[in-house]
Amino acid sequence: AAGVMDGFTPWPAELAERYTAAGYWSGRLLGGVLRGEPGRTALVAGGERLAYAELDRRADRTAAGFLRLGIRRGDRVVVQLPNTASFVVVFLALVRVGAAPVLALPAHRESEIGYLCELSEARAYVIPDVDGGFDFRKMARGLPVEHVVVDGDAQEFTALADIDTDPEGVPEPPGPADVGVFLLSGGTTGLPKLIPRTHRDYVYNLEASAEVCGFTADTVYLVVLPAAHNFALACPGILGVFAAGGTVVLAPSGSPDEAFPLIERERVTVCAVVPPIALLWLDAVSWSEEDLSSLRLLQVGGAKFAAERAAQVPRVLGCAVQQVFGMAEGLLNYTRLDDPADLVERTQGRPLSPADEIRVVDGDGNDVPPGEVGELLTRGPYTLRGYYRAPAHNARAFTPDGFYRTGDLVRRLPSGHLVVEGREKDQINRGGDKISAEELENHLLAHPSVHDAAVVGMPDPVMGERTCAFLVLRENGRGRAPSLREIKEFLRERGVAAYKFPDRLETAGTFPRTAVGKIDKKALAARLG
Ligand code: J2J
Repeated sequence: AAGVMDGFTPWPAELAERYTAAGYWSGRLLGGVLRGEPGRTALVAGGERLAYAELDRRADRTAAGFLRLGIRRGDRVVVQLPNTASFVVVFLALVRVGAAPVLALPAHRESEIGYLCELSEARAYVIPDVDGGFDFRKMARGLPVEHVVVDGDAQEFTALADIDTDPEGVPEPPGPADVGVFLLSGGTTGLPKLIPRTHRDYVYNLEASAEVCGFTADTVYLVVLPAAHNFALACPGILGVFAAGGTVVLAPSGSPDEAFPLIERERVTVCAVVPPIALLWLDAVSWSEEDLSSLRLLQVGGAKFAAERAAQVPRVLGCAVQQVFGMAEGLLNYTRLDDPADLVERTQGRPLSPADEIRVVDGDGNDVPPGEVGELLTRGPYTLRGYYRAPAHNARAFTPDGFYRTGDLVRRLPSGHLVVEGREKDQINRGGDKISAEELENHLLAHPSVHDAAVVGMPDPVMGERTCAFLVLRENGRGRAPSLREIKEFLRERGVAAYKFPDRLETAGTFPRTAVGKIDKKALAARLG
């Protein structure tokens, strides 16, 4: 499987042996996660209700379809589907073939998708026809891929329903050390990065998570975040539910109008949300009429969840809360179901695996004294050793001995629990959506009125942060200032995902600089009263 593995940084052989010997890495494959009773409901989506046997059969038929298209083990396929049964079927089909899905978010547009197709040299691109009022076929027309597969009205492309075919024999399965799936990094650089996850590390990720979170065949898990996001997919997520034999219910969004009726109707027991959704739900129970009494656990992660809000969850929603501090790069921290309330409310959890190695370091890379704030470095059996095809970036993002520099500032308690205290990376965390400042700045610099641009986060009571773009205008700062609306329209035309659009625009005569001449973003942020 040359294509999928070149540009992939493996674990050193002695560590791989240790992870295997200790049982963290099994030989199990992502395509084999459907472990529920054949007649039990695996998936509820829209009007559809699929038993395990039926989902298994559909995944095999779609896998046969991809094989007939010429998609092979080692190929990459960009998948951009909303929360529908097709997402699950296509994901399972591709990992069974051994072609790695590159999981794009539904919000991504030409700018992101074009780059992902190029970087991964994708053979195919899988989309809905229209979703959220956006015609994905239009976007697909300009892209450098051989096959576009459309869920719905395919027009000149290939319909997903048409590739469905009787399996002919059993395809050669991928190996557990193969890259099984590519996740998108939140990003801190000008261009998005891809995170290769092998079958064995991702299977461990989802199985160990399912165990820590107490998932069983009785689990009914509601998906409200994009299914393509690591949290909803495998922490324990959709795949963790399947491994435990439970039921996955897909919702189009976290809006109480859509989620609450599903919780009542399907007797949902657990759901994973980002803080803004948790806040919305805490508020909405007072006026909603649905019965949410089946809920046992609300997982909250992706951005910091305030202790006071976490404390409200059991009182207001009648279920336990679990804080999750995770990253698509690997390391997952969970508060445990039997942790005392104080730790559940005030920390972002402790590492999932006994084999997760944690360091908290100062600016010189030395360990800080216990309990003090520093940058979190990590290495372990499900944390990447390098981004895909990104050697220059990898030299900075990893220590020479293979620790991933998370860019997160944390404090470690004697119990091992971590408290997230801030961030060192140049990224905005907008309610769990990650925006690379440099990527957005590069787009803004392309605007004819803009001489220089700097993007900073501004505190927001609901989103945690929102995005402010500072602009220095051309003509020595005297040029005409574009309005926020014009800038958004400009970014839309460039094909940038809407969640990256700035919420506020400020102009500056010049930018304050640090001693080494970099833009002083702290000083800029301080200007925002
Ligand atoms: C503060 N910051 C957090 C938290 C993530 C589960 C949950 C989340 C993600 C995720 C994920 C945070 N408090 N509780 O993949 O499986 C910030 C950190 C981190 C970055 C990773 C999962 N939980 N963060 O959010 O790849 O800055 O993954 O490094 O999108 O989100 O972002 P992402």
